[in-house]
Amino acid sequence: LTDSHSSHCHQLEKAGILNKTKVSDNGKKLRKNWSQSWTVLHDGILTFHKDPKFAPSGPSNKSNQIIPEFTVELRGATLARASKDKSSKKNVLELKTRHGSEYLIQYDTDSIITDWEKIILDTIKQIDHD
Ligand code: I3S
Repeated sequence: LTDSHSSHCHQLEKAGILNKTKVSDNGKKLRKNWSQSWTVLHDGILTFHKDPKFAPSGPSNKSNQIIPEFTVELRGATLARASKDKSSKKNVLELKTRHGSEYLIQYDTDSIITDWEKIILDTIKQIDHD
């Protein structure tokens, strides 16, 4: 075998619209603030972008159309289905970073959440083996 298993070889990537809220910052509980995000998984990092479409105001030009809001490093993170007491919404995932920040990720369409769940879990597993 050649050196074909470098870290970039099996990179998992995905992007789409999800609802998300941060619920804890380094162990400190935060008030929920659900909003829709353009969400990108790339290089073991999950980035939630503010979509100005859903922002209260502000000009939209090419340079500020997609603004990173949260960047979550998946190395050492855990992902599970959120228990009922975490949210009244359906299809909620709970993402905990190794630094103790927590996010809820949600979408009404089952298959969309199932796909994200799968790829995030695969990414976490894969990073652990690097
Ligand atoms: O866990 P909570 O406090 O029931 O979360 C709800 C609140 O964040 C609520 O906003 P207010 O803090 O302004 O009441 C949101 O509108 C709800 O969506 C939150 O609950 P769900 O069950 O949707 O995650």
